[in-house]
Amino acid sequence: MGYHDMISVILGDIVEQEVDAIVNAANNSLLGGGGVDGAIHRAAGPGLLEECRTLGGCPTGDARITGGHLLPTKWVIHTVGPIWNGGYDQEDELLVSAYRNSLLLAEKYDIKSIAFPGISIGAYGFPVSRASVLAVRTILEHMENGGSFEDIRLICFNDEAYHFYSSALEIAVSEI
Ligand code: AR6
Repeated sequence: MGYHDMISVILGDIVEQEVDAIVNAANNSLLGGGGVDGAIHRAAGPGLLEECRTLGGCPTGDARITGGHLLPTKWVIHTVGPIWNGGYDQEDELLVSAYRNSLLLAEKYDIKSIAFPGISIGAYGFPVSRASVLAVRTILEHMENGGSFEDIRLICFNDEAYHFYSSALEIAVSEI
């Protein structure tokens, strides 16, 4: 038994996860959008957008926190992943920052269970195989460095994402 038993890959909808916090793959405005961002705002109700308006946006690779409003979660952590541009714009580093800053912010709020979507792999076009390895590696590193989460879920919305995130987790755990 190790901390990697706390990490799971799930095929499902992030808005249905009963965890302390869900992570939103937002954009710099934090004022809503399509994809998982749209789904979270729809499920949380208009109070979420109202709260987001007070935040003044978020730089790529950083994270902000709000309440969960009508969601079954207490918190929503809004992060902004990079737009894929062939790997020429520090996309790897920015994706790692998005995961790392989300985890660090969650620790500050004593969040023990958290669900992530596949940040940047939808509208932002980041290759899924590459994104999955970076996501899993960043989460495992955080736990190796003393992270105190009890339940970290990687929520995949389709079979392709599920395939990549679960093999990335299996490989990363076998290398520990
Ligand atoms: N639960 C879990 N995953 C979901 C859900 C859901 N309900 N809905 C979609 N996904 P994307 P990005 C998956 O495009 O690439 C928005 O407009 C989806 O299948 O949501 O970071 C923002 O406002 C994909 O695998 O996020 C930004 O403008 C993954 O979530 C932009 O899109 C991420 O896809 C951000 O793009």
